[in-house]
Amino acid sequence: MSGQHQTLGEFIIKNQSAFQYSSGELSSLLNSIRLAAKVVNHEVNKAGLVDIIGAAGDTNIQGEDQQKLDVYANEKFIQTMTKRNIVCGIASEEEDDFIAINSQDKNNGNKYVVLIDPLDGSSNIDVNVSVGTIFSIYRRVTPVGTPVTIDDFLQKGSEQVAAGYVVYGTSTMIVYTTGAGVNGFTLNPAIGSFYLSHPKMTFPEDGHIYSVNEGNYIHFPQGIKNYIKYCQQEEGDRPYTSRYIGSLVSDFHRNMIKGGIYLYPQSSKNPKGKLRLLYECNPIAFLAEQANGKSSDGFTRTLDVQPTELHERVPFICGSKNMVEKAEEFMRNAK
Ligand code: AHM
Ligand code: MG
Repeated sequence: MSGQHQTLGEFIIKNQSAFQYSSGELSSLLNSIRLAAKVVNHEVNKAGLVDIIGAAGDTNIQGEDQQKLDVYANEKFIQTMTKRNIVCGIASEEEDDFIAINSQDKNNGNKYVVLIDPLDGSSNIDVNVSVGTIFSIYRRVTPVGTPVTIDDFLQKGSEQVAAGYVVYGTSTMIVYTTGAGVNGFTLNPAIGSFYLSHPKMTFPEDGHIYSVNEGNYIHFPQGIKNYIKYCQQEEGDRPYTSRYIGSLVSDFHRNMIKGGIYLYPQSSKNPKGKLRLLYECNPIAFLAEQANGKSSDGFTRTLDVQPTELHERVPFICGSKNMVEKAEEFMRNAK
C-alpha cells in the first residue's frame, strides 16, 4: 500500500489548506461522509445474512422500487450530515424534494449543499454485486442565513467544489476530488479506517473496455450504434472488451483504473437516457475530468449542462479521453 499508510482523516486535514475556501467546513463535511460510509458499509456487508434485502414496498419519485438498503443508506447519510450541522441543504435520489437544514437560521453559517445518490445500483444487492454511494457538493448561491432554494441545487456541474463515491465492492473504497486530482482510500475493515491506497488516480488516455447495456441496442441513436460496431470491429487494437456490471460506480471505477468508456445514451424508450444529472452524472463527470478523462452527452460537456430540475436525466458518455472523443465523433457524423 502506497501513501505511507496515510488515513483518510489525516489526508483531509493535510490537504485542507490547499483548498481555496479552507474554513474547515468542507473537511467536516467529508469526514461526515466518511463516517456514514462506514455505517452503510457495515449494513451492505450483512445484506446476504439478514432479512433486509428486497423491495421495501415504496416507490421513489421515478416510479422505481426502493430497496430496504436504499432507505437505510438515505437515512444514514442525511442523519449524519444533519446532526453535525454542517450543510444547509441536501437533495437525494430517494427524496422527492430537497431538504432544508436550519437554513433560515441567521446563526447558521453553513454554506454547502450536498446532492447524493445514497445507494446506486441497488438492484444488484440481491445478487451480491458491488453498489455505490455518489455525492456532489456545492456552495450555496443564495445568502447564508436565508432559506435554501432550488437555485442552490440547480447549479452547473462545473461549480462543484467536491465530489466522490463510495464503492462497496470486494473492498470498500472512498474516491473523491476537491478539484485537485482524484484520490482513492480503501477501508481496512479490521480497524475501521480508510487508507490512501490509490493516490492521484488517472484514466489511461486510451482504453480497451466499453461498458453499455447492449440489450437496449435497437433503441439507441445511430451514432451510438455505429460506435458500438466500431468497438467490435477487428482492426488495430480492436475489438475492445465489453464489460458491464450495471452499477455505475463500479463500471466507472474499473474503467478509470484500466482505461475504458461507459455509455448510457438516450434511446427511443428513454429519450433523455436513464441517469440523473445532478447526483449521478455530474459528480462522476467531475471525477472523470479531474482524472484526465472526459464526459459528455455526445455533444455537450456534462459539467456545462444547466440543470432545470432536481431529478432530470441526461445521456451520459464518460471515460478515457480518446474513447469519449471517438464516440462524440460518431454522434456528430450520424446527425
Ligand atoms: P439506480 O439509481 O436505480 O440504481 O439506477 C442507476 C443504475 C446505474 O448504476 C447503472 O449504471 C444503470 O442504472 C444500469 O441501468 P440498466 O439496468 O438499464 O443497464
Ligand atoms: Mg442511482
